Amino acid sequence: MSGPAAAALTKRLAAAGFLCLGGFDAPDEASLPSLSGGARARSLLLIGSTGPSVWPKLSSSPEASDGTADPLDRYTRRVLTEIAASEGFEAAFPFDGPPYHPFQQWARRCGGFSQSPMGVLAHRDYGPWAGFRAAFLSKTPLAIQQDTRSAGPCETCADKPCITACPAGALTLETGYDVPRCRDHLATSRSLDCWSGCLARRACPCGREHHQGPDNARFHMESFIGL
Ligand code: B12
Ligand code: SF4
Ligand code: SF4
Repeated sequence: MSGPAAAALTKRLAAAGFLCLGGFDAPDEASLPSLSGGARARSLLLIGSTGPSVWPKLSSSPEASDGTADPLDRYTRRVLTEIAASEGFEAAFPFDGPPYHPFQQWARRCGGFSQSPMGVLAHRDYGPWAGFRAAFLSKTPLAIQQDTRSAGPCETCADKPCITACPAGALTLETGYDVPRCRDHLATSRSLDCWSGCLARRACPCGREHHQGPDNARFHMESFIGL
């Protein structure tokens, strides 16, 4: 997808707080989900958000103040289902499950991401702050050019400051991210610095300008603790 159609989609996504993080064609594979008519999707665009992009839009949306659970997921579903349909796509969402769609595997296929010790994928431009909000699925191949620019930053990050920044010792290179240990630490007090944003993610030198503000970070932490 390129030219005016891509530019128009980019503009609509940005107006709602989202961005396209990449895409790929899967012409002969069964690796993408089936569409509503039964045919397999042939191309995928990965739609995401960064810390500052979606939060202001969500804050002024009806979902933010209707007192019902999961405002971000509901805002995302409403807005992105509509954009996808009007641009000829079907949308699949990361929060629909279990079983969940393999969004991190799809992101790796798009290019530009590396596996961080924290579980999240780090992006060459957005660091550990790119969230995945939807996959736009197309029944016709879009002839997407393979992203041959650099991968994410982790392989060339010698010091890995994300690991040492965790005050709970919940991250090691050998065993990765210890979720119960992180949760236990967060549960000790709501006034811990981690509640204003994971200190490990904040220690990453890459993509810092895309980090989540304190309110946004607390919103995600509450949802993580509640899962
Ligand atoms: C279940 C889940 C969790 C579970 C368990 C993860 C697990 N052990 O599988 C828990 C609750 C621990 C979790 C925590 C977090 N998660 Co989570 N999670 C998911 C979810 C909904 C499904 C994962 C899955 O089962 N996929 C199905 C398999 C088949 O797909 P996959 O691509 O192969 O899945 C890979 C991941 O599961 C990954 N993985 C394994 N362990 C962990 C642990 C963590 C923390 C993460 C992020 C990934 C991860 O390895 C799999 C193989 O590649 C995904 C959304 C999605 N649909 O992918 C988000 C997702 C992976 N989570 C995400 C994030 C950001 C987090 C958090 C960092 C915070 C948050 N919610 O904002 C926290 C960590 C808390 C912190 N202190 O910062 C992002 C990652 C974005 C990125 N750039 O990579 C995703 C994609 C959600 C999104 N909408 O963007 N998560
Ligand atoms: S600090 Fe280094 S290893 Fe950790 S997420 Fe950032 S780039 Fe990757
Ligand atoms: S939220 Fe805090 S305890 Fe959990 S991984 Fe991040 S830095 Fe470590």
